[in-house]
Amino acid sequence: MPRLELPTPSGIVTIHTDQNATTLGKTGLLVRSAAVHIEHPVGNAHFYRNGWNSWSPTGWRRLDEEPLRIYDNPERLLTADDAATDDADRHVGSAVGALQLDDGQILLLGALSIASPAVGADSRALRGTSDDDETEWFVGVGPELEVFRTYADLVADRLGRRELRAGRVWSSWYSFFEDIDQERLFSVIDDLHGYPFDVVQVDDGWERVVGDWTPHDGFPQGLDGLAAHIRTAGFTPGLWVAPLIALPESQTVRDHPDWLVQDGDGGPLVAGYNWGSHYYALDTTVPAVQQYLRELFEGLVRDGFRYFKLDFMYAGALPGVRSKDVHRETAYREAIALIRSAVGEDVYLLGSGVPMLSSVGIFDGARVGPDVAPYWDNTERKRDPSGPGALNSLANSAARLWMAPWYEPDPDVVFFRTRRSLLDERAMQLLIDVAHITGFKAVSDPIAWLSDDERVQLRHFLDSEPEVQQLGRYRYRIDGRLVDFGEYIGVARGDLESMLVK
Ligand code: 9PG
Repeated sequence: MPRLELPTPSGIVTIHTDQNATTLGKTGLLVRSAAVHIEHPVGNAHFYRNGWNSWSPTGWRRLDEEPLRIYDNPERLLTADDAATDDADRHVGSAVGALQLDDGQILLLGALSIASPAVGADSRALRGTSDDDETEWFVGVGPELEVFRTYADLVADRLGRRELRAGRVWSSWYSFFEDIDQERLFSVIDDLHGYPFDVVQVDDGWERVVGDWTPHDGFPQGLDGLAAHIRTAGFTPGLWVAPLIALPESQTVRDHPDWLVQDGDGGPLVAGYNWGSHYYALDTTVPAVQQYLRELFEGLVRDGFRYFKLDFMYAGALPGVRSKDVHRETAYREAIALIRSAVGEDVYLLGSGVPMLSSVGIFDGARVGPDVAPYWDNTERKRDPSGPGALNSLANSAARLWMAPWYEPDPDVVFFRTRRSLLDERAMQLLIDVAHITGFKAVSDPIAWLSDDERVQLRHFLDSEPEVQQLGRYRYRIDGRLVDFGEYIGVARGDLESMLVK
């Protein structure tokens, strides 16, 4: 096995691969190999773990701490991370991992191709594994932000970059959840008059059932009527769809059992859990499914939608039995490329629950963390960093800013309301600051829920474009103000007592 030595401020690292490495200037090495094994001298250093999909736990942990992952909840693990590469006893994540060295430098190992690369570490080695002998890896040593930047650019050079910007989004989810109909939405949209939003995105709750993408009876004017109302009010019509999954009770599942990814035991694969049920994944290698997806999105664009939040997309990239023998993430990438071609190049696609790496170059924006919630943390869900809440959401988002060359990082919505919220001012400000550093601004508060003062703050947020400068891993200067997200992230929950809502 070829060996290569690389000097670092903390000592020599030795890289073992199946094939020879090609050097890449002074920024690092490129190698083609199914696996890479790097001996390092830094013992139980801090390790950067990247979760597989939007909601998956991401951040830095010391190697002698408990691995950053979802514990004791297999249903959640299947939905909010990659159960296939998860390991209860090891620090391991998806696509990219890094170790902290001395002098603000890091050692980063990152994959440039999509065959489910995983990167893990222990006190002796950093290890990359993948499903493909031809996986291309980048090994970089240098200042943290620079090395992440080099990695992000190498990936974008291969998988593509997108130019569309979402603008300022109003979403129905974090105020009404599934409880939406035409009357309620029309009234909320009318109240947005004069507020500088660009997009009104209707979230989950408009459809008959997940898997059957026609509106329920609460939308007498149909989807075209809904889109027309949004457009007439001066906003871009946006819609939530989870096109790669279907609930067991959906017509799609009942009519087309042959459209589902199989589990190998003769039944459909369970792709995750939500809406009080398990759900299935569509086998996007089946020609009839491809035609269904194309017609679905051509129809929605005809109805007037120009922005889609595509959710639970990871289900299209799960291990399972498909009609065609392609790698799971290749099947996924072909499916999203098909959706892109159906909607056209100038329709905005926001990915949620997307595998981060295999979505690059096709989605314009991607959620980079778990759902926010109008509370700081849910203390009953201690060992699930993918659970909804302001802390989990901002911890992930602040650790994934380096993905900005891939797509607009969406940290989820900011709250201005104090009604129906347990967030204190400090937590609300942190969410606002995360929105500023990502540049993605989304809100879900209906104007009618806001006090006069809160309306002023909302307007100010939508209008402001502060100057943002990154000073360190979690440290920023935002219009001259120093903000350190690190004070809130990655510390033991017990130390955060002062942030918990009293
Ligand atoms: C609509 C919601 C909103 C929200 C999305 C997504 O891991 N999970 O089980 C899990 C369930 C739901 C979820 C995220 C993760 O929420 O992120 O913004 O659109 O769907 O149902």
